[in-house]
Amino acid sequence: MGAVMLRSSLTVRSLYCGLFSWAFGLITIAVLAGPVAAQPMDRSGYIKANYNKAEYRIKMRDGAELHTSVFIPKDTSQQYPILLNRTPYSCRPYGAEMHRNLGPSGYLEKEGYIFVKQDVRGRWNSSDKYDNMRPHQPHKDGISESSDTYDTIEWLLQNIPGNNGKVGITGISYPGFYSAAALPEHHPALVASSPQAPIADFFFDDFHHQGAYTLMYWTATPTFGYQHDGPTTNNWGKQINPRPSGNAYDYFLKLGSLKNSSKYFGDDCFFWKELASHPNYDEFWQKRSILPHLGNIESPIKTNVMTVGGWFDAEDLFGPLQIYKQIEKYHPETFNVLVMGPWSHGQWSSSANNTQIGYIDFGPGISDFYQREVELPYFNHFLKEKGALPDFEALVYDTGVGKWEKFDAWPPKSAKPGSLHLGADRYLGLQPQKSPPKPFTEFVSDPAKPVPYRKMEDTVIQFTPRQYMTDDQRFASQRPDVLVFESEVIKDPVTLVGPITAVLNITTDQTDADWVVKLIDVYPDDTPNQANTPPGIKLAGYQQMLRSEVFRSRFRNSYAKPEPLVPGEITEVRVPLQDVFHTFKQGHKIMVQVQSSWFPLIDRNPQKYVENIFEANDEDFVKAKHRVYHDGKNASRLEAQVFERRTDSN
Ligand code: PG9
Repeated sequence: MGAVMLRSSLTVRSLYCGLFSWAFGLITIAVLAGPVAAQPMDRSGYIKANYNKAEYRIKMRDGAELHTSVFIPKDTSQQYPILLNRTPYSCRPYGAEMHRNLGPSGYLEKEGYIFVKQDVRGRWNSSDKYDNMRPHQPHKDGISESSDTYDTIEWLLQNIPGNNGKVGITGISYPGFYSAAALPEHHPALVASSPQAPIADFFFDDFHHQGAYTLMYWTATPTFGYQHDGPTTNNWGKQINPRPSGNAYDYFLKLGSLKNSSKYFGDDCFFWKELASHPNYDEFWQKRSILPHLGNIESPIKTNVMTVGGWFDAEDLFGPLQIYKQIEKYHPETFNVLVMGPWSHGQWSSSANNTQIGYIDFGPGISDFYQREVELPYFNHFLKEKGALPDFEALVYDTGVGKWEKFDAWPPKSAKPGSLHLGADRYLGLQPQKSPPKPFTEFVSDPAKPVPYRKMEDTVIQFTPRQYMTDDQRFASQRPDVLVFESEVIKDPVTLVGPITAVLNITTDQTDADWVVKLIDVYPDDTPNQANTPPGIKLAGYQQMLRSEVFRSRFRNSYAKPEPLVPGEITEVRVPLQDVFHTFKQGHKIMVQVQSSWFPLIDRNPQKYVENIFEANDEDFVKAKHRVYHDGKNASRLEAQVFERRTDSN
């Protein structure tokens, strides 16, 4: 492929020697590095002293040009692998200004790689139009993120001096999707991919939770909602005007029906139109999922994959778990491993010493351990043939006892099916309630007073919700429209591993309902605060959310073909909750909360069935009387997998 080199940066403190880049006969100034400082430098200082920057426009097979920034070690005494990051978030700073970070960690920068950042097609300084989660298609049929990655790798290998012929790709979140989207028909030189918090499918990640619209992504919609007029280096694109601010609960309650959004987004917000006109899992969303293409045995994945995610990732938890499982199921030929730590979205790349999510601190050194002892060795092994092969199939962190464990499968083969049975009068137990005093628990769900997803003072407008996943749920426990089920104090630790499904037998007196299920670890009443517990927060009796999901009754038989509920008819609704690895320790209690709104994290269900909730009228939002049954054949429960832990840990 052709390319135009845009510029190279020079450092003033170095000797120069000319090195012709055959890209266009331009001179790339490779610089003989001065001695690297012995003591560890801060990343940007180290980068300035040890890397050169060059910018190119790489031409794809269909003629589109993708802006690509390349960072080459100044030490030319050895060859280096290429580590690629493809992003919709820009390669800023463009031009001669050097970046403060080049790769996933300072360890990789100090190890020495050729780092490459690229604006994906249609974004920022790259040409053509953008398409969210661009559908994959076989290379013979047309362009895709896979073909763009293939063409980019082909060009880099031929034109970037000093590369060792091996390429890795990695990125967090949307860049994580592009790291996974590179895998079908990947370039043979792509020997390591690490999709991190990757989006797998926008109907389940980010903008939706199992098809329910994530209203807290409303302000993120413009970021991916408008086409740029052409390659640009300084345009974040249009934003909502007036920009929303203040308390999200009040703002969105006042906004009312989602149909009122159009006046904010305008007619040129293509992504809002797509969201609002595809309320079901139709072909539009199905073809944007990467999962089917990672399950195509006709397209072997002859490379190595380490997928990374966070147990408390509020944006992309479905993605990493499903991408790992899909490759594991269909591609035995692939070295495919999973790392899941006690992190929020992308927190493993942080240089912060402690891992704090919301008000819960999992302690020091977790992200540094991962960067130094997991991520660096993974890339070094496959891209530099240096160091041992990672010795785990799944490296996962038990968020209850606070420690890493390695398994040869995920979930662990030794896990056994178990259930958390729900019963009358707040009953929750590993066994069904003996002779429940009443067959169901009833509550009124009022869309005019939806259950907040956080304490009111924490429901602030933001780009995306990030910190709620470990919140104390005592603010919700008190509400009459939140059903609470709680175990006895635990005597013998209970460890849950893998996916959980809440099986609810329900009725409503209306024709639609949402079901929000929250799995909670209740701390003992004498739990002391941590050193950095914020003022006003009490860990004594803290009801820490572990896992939570929402499910729209309309999708109970099919995400593609929704159906109303029949008033008064007992109906089974299965609510998938993403995987966990958590030990409920002695002295703790297991709690489950069930509610029918989660606002404004998720848009409100009118509870009167309408074909498209994005077009509901304000008068469609009606109060409903819901029941959760918990007796005999209508028992409600959480189906989980119990892991028998060694007796040496509580
Ligand atoms: N998955 C994240 C996101 C995608 C789209 C909109 C807003 C956030 C991310 O890429 O960070």
